[in-house]
Amino acid sequence: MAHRALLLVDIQNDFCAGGALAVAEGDATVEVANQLIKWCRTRGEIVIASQDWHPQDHGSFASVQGSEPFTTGVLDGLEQTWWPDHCVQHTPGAELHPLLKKEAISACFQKGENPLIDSYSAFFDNGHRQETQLRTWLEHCHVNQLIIMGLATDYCVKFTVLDALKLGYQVAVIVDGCRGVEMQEGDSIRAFQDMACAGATLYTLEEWFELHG
Ligand code: VGL
Ligand code: ZN
Repeated sequence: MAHRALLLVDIQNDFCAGGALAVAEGDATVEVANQLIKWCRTRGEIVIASQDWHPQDHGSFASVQGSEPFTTGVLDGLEQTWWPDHCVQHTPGAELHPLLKKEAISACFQKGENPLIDSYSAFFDNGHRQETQLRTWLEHCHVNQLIIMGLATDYCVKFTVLDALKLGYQVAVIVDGCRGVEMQEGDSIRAFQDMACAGATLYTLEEWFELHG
């Protein structure tokens, strides 16, 4: 018996219009998420979310490093992009988007709390040193298939999908439910290619509904 969960990645105010690290058309993911949430609810399937959740002195912040946002450096031995301050714990920017049907979300997994290392994936930090509660939770619920969408395609969605595949989950990515930072033009397309090469199946929302009723 297949147990499926919808994982909504970082659909937070700071990645949407007016946010500190706004992604172009980030808000457009909310409607896609809400349609999938509805689909999951009618089937009794689980909906979960991840949330970028940084202390205010997080090491990925350009302000902490005295660098310009969107330049790169090294954090704890790993190449790191310096980001504008974003998703600071307990601030409005870190909250899930107000129009997202949050009542349906059974669990929310926070990441990026350790100031010394960034965490794009909802499963592990970027050095794969520490793990969130996500895998344990999914195992407890016997979930073996994930539908993944959210923000940002070329960072947190990509690394969440790649880790999920490495952990043995069957992964469907809803492409129109994702938007990317696009530091370089084409980053989102390349991210989708990387996910597909690693074994993810890509669907538009329409294709997903056509195939799954
Ligand atoms: C993200 C950059 C920095 C994301 C999080 O959610 O994709 N991107 N922190
Ligand atoms: Zn972050």
